[in-house]
Amino acid sequence: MRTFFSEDSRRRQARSELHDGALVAPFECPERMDLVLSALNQAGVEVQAPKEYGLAPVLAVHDAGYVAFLETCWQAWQSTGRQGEAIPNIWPARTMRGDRIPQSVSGQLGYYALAAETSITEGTFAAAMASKNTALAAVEHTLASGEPAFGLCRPPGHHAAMDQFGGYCFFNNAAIAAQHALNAGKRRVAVLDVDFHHGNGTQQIFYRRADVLFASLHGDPDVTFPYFSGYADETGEGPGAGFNVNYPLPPGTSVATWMAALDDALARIQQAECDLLVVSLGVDIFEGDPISAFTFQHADFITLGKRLADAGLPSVFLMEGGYAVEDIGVNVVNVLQGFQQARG
Ligand code: SP5
Ligand code: ZN
Repeated sequence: MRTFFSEDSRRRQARSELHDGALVAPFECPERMDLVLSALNQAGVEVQAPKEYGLAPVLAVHDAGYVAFLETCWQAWQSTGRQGEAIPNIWPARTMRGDRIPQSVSGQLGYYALAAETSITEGTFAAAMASKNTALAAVEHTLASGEPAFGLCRPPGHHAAMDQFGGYCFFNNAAIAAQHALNAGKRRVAVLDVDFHHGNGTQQIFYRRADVLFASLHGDPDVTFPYFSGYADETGEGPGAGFNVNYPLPPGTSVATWMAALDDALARIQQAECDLLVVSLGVDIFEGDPISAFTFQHADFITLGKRLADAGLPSVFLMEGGYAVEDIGVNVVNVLQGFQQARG
């Protein structure tokens, strides 16, 4: 399958993630890419670098003030002599004002962050730019050829909302790709999110729109990150009513139950007459994932790829999560190979 990756994705080299009350080495690390690249290489897949698409496709789904904040945050943060990485520690919480963007980078971090595990570092903006370039190159390949494509995006994107970062995500690659496809003439795009965590950012960006159907299978937010989004009663608003579908599933959910939810999601995608499928491909549904709680084995990822192929749509795969580093390569390749086998 045509595959894209940008070496600039490695420019985010964060030292800290706030995890279980301690600053630890981030789960979302550049080494993840080496494992996927090595598995792709073993499978004989050639990898191409994307071109630079600039900021216009980003600003089509993200707020300009937010994008400017991401671009300047590190400089503003470290110019005051701080030693650590940029991490928010105050928010416009429910009892305070949400209508002001403070001047200070400390206040802006809280305004533009939705979670504290994700630091901003020197190369974060450059890596986010590389990641969306990868997504755009993949979707452009599919738009031009009808053939499937894989964007090995890093950092991931599905937690990034119109004007908020978090959950290791800065630019919402799937939303940027979906919007790009609509601008190129697609009528309705399905974004199917199979990452263990709810794709709250993608949901928020398209919540009031009917031209993108967002469907997500994920750990029940009642007990799982991101906790405040991903419930079954979130079905879209206004013109988007009925175009948002969540499948919250309890920790430990069997693959059979997960696949039944997938079949339901694919039926919804068929009913909505979508003409492109963007898959937010998180492989943190693997049983061995260190921060997740689903039960996929290696072979189940082949089944997943086959079922996605059976949907019969032009398809773009974009990398999201997946942290059991030694296994993410084979799991990603299994999805892509299962898809290819079913398509013949
Ligand atoms: C793209 C993506 O997969 N982002 C995930 C972000 C999750 N961040 C918070 C993780 C908290 C995990 N706590 C689990 C404890 C397990 N012992
Ligand atoms: Zn995830």
